[in-house]
Amino acid sequence: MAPNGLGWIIIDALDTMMIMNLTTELSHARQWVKSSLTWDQTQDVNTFETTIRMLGGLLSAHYLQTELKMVPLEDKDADLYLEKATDLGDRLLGAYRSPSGIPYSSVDLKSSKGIKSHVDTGAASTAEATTVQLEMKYLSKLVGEPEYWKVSEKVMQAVDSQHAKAGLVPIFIHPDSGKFWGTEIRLGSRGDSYYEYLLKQYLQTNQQEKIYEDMYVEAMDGVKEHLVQHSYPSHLTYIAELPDGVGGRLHPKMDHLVCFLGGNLALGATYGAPLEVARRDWGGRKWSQQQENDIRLARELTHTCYQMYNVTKTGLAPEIAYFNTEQVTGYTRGDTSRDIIIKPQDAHNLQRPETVESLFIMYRITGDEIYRQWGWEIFEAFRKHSAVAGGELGFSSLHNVNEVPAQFRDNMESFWLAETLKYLYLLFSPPTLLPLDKVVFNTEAHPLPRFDMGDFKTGWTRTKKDEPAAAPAAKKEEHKAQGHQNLS
Ligand code: DMJ
Repeated sequence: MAPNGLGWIIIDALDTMMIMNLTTELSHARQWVKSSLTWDQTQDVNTFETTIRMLGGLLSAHYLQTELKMVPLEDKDADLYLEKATDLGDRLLGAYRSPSGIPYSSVDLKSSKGIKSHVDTGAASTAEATTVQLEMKYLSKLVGEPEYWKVSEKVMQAVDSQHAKAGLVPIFIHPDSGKFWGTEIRLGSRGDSYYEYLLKQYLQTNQQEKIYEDMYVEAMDGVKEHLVQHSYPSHLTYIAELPDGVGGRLHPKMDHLVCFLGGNLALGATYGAPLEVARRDWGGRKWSQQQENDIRLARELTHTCYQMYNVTKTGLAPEIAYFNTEQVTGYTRGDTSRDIIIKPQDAHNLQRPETVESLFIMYRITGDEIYRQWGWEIFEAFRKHSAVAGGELGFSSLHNVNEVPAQFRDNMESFWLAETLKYLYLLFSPPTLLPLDKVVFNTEAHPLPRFDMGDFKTGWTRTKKDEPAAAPAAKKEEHKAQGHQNLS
């Protein structure tokens, strides 16, 4: 990538090192950020990945260091991470200068120029466009500059104004027209974190932005009505895909990425409080049958995701699983190896975090020891099959989860350190470490604070289908002056 490197692994892992008290490694990393990291490089980067991993990583490191005082300051440079984050945030702003406000898929760091995707007719992934808000809003809150907040929030308005049926969004959207492209709906790749950030935006601003709760509830109702399915013979609950949109045929395929949903549903039910507390109408949260149902669905999905590990020879999950939709005879419920079908092209393991993320959230919320037990099994499977030279040389993605000994892919994603290991560590930590009702984890597992909105406002309201979006005239002039088009 960039000639001077961008430190993906280093920055993505900063807060993990802080949480695990790895002081020597952290001190090396901080030194690198201080003396070698520069964003001033001619390099196109993915807008979403850079936001969630780099901006999120720096902001979280700043939060843990300065607000939570998790690490003593080594030098007087208290704002090092924030300064680097602000510089990066400024450069990312260029991605949002599209006619619709939907960010372009990439951005050149030096010129801050947005770059349209070279494939998919130039469309951006819906999840990518809608998974930048927590980071941009927190940056605005920290530096008191509303621009990051405004541009990222504008994306939500643009997406919502498309009035997706049942709150289920197609997985592509065009930055030029602001229109969805194609009919495919899924909670896996390109769809997943749209749903995650609906809830988390609501939590981030201390439940002050009702609009995101509305959108989240509508989407989850859509998921329950159109996507929740059960397999044979064990009745595993899974989330199917809709290649032709709502009302079309169901495809019994589930990416490992979908496994974030169990934890997310539980978080949406209790807002992060333990179940027993939430059931007593905690903190203004009204408890009803809907929350009870969400917890049940969360448990079922998390169980299915665990089974995606449990049925393979390595004990590690494939990237994608298919589910058996036909009745089978001679097999008893519980023999999940008949329910889950793994195709050779989907049998790799990328050390993804979503299942252990859900295990962590489910454990914190329900207190059920089964989630620790499953987490430990998964941790041991990673140690057994993914460790290179016993872990001395890192941990590797695998070619095939049903092959023992497993073949390494010679690749370690930064989310292995940022997310998978962090969530496993937190699963076995006391609940006072990053309490789930006080922080909100971005989609790359970077903890950020919840805060009151103060002077910041939700700059839009939802419209009914065919009703034009209302924008005050003064706002239109302001946008024109900034060189944006069509932003109303
Ligand atoms: C991470 O970058 C994030 O969790 C993202 O939301 C999905 N993909 C990877 C992990 O699987």
